[in-house]
Amino acid sequence: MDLVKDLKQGNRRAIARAISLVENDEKEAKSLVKKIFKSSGKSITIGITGPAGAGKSTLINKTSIELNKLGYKTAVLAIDPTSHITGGAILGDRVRMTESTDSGTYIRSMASRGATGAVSLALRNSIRVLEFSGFNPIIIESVGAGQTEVDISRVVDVTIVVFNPNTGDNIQTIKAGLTEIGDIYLINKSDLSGANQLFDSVRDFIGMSEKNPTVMMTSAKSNKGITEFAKKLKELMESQKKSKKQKEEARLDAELKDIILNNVKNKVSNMLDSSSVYAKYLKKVQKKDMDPFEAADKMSKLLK
Ligand SMILES: Nc1nc2c(ncn2[C@@H]2O[C@H](COP(=O)(O)OP(=O)(O)O)[C@@H](O)[C@H]2O)c(=O)[nH]1
Ligand SMILES: [Mg+2]
Repeated sequence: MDLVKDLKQGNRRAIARAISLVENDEKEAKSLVKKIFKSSGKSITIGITGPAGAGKSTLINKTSIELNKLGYKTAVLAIDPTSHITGGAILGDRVRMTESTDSGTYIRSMASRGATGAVSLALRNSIRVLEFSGFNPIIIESVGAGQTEVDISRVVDVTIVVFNPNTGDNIQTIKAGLTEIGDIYLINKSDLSGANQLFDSVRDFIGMSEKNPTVMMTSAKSNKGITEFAKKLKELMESQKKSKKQKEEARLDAELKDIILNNVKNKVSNMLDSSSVYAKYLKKVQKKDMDPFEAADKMSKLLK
């Protein structure tokens, strides 16, 4: 079986296999990326972030149907921190998302296990696989209650922040960093009480941002505001075309540094393990004859 050829044809089993490879098998991942890298970096990536239960998956399900009607071929990567514990979230998403799958959307859950670096590595290469298979846009669902939200906005072209009146979101709990990352702020679950109030306060709060983002209301459950949201996304995707190349270049800069730093870290770690000088300092620290800062400073000076 020729994986690359099957990917090019958008074969779903090949896509699933390729994403598993980039998630789990470093050697295979490298050889695959070598084959698909050249044409990568053109599909628009949309990050949808917000607290668990905000309705992100439901929203993405409905929105991707609208996007596909507008001529797009949407793929979804859901990064799910709970999936490795219960598996329940994945199943729930799969069930909810079958509708959009029928409309041509490809959906895949990724566990956010392992080091942060490993997750972003798998994510970047999964995006490449989906892009190679003809998908545009690629939507990334991520739960975030702080730092993670900021991280996802670095990986994607367009960031959507989802709030809802259900989880007790209010202005006090909305982190300051959030005002900078969103291109659209969505108040989902507009069918619930408190939605209007939240909309007003988010708009006031977001008004301080330089980006001048849009604030919208949706009800994913009763399909309200979804067409408008999809249209707005289309607009944003069109306007991204100009800045896409620059963003891709900045991301490649970060990625290359990431990989190099990681390689260097592993190399140095191996060196230390077999170094008699390190063993000597370690003994001193273990005997409490020297503190770890001093030992590390002395050793770092030896590395040139
Ligand atoms: N009332 C209401 N419930 C919603 C809406 N959107 C999603 N939900 C429900 O909220 C729960 C969490 O939805 P889900 O999409 O899994 O949220 P996620 O964790 O952000 O992906 C589910 O029970 C959904 O049916 C909405 O617009 N209104
Ligand atoms: Mg979800």
